[in-house]
Amino acid sequence: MKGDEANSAANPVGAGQLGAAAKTDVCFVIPTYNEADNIGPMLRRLTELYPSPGTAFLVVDDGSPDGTAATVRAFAAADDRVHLLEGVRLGLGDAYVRGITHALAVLGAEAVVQMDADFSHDPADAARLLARLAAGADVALGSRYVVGGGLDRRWSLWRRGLSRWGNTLAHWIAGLRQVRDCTSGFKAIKAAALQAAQVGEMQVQGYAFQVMLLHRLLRTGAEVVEEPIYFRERERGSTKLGWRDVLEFFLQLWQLRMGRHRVIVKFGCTGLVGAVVNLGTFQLLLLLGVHKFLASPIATEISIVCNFFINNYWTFGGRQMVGNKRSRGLRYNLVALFTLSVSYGVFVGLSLLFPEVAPVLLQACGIAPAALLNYILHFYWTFREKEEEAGAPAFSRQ
Ligand SMILES: Nc1nc2c(ncn2[C@@H]2O[C@H](COP(=O)(O)OP(=O)(O)OP(=O)(O)O)[C@@H](O)[C@H]2O)c(=O)[nH]1
Ligand SMILES: [Mg+2]
Repeated sequence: MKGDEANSAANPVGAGQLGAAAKTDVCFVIPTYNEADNIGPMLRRLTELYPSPGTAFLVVDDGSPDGTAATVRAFAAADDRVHLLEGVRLGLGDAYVRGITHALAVLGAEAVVQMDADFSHDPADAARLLARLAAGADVALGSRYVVGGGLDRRWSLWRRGLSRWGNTLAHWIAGLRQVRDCTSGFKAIKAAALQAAQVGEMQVQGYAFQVMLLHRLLRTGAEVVEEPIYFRERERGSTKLGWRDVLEFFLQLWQLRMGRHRVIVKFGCTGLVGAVVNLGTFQLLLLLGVHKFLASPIATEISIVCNFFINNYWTFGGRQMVGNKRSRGLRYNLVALFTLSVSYGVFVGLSLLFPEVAPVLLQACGIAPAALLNYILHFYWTFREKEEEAGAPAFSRQ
């Protein structure tokens, strides 16, 4: 590809669109550990392909003993678009979190390209990824598993299996079914999407970063597109993928899975608190001499108000929810009115049918169906997540 073509693609959001203070249109973030044989040719190729002064190249090196950093320093001395960020080696994910944070906060990047230093990702392909951002996507992912994409035959059976299984598990355990190549480490991402996904907060050390980042981007509503790429086996240097990374990958997937169930557990706890408040208030009102047919709705209403605050700030507190607190309060009360009439109807019906049974037991019978209705309506309507509002997932495939 000619430098000019790549150069025009390297301005995906248009100059100044995200504010005049931004200094960099695109920042390539390249983590390295012992890539002395690759980083020189890689920086040479990248700087030739993308000559725009608005393009930066940030190498994140974690004290490579083979002298990778010295090569980068030599390039940085000759070209002020080349930057080196050094740190302590904690893993690929940690290096990316630091690198992307630096690209956004210090270099003012409007878009980031993340890629390996070992030529497995063809530097020329970044132009196609950036062109997809320019066309409107928030994330353009270099994909080996869409039509037109591919994988070097020299990649070992073990690595192929790991990649395939990693993707299958990411689809089924973490629920990332919309994306074919969830473990890809070649992506162009708009700064706004990275900021919304709060990449700086990520707690991930190794290769699990790729799936975790994708999960965050999708969750925060980013439009993700897959662009076919051919993934080459590295010619020089050796892999840094270790057993620790594989283990962390599986643990993180399960954590994502549990995260989806955590809301249900929290909602159950809130329901339990609500039931205690409801029955306690009901019993208290009876002791104060209030008639049971009046005590029942009062107790239910008090528990509904109490549960609203717990649900809003705790159970669904981590969600990016539809509407503001006032509209949520309105939806909550409509659901509450409906479930209140269900529980009250059950209570009155049972009281008339079984007048000899202790009222507090009948009140408890009314709570059960109301709790189930409550959960379904609040989960899918009152505290609905923003991305669900948009209908189909924000995603398209080449
Ligand atoms: N800064 C930093 N870079 C890392 C670390 N681990 C891996 N890298 C870099 O991340 C990129 C991807 O690592 P690779 O070892 O190539 O992983 P891979 O592509 O899955 O494995 P290969 O089959 O060897 O290509 C390379 O540029 C590595 O040098 C790390 O702990 N810190
Ligand atoms: Mg590699």
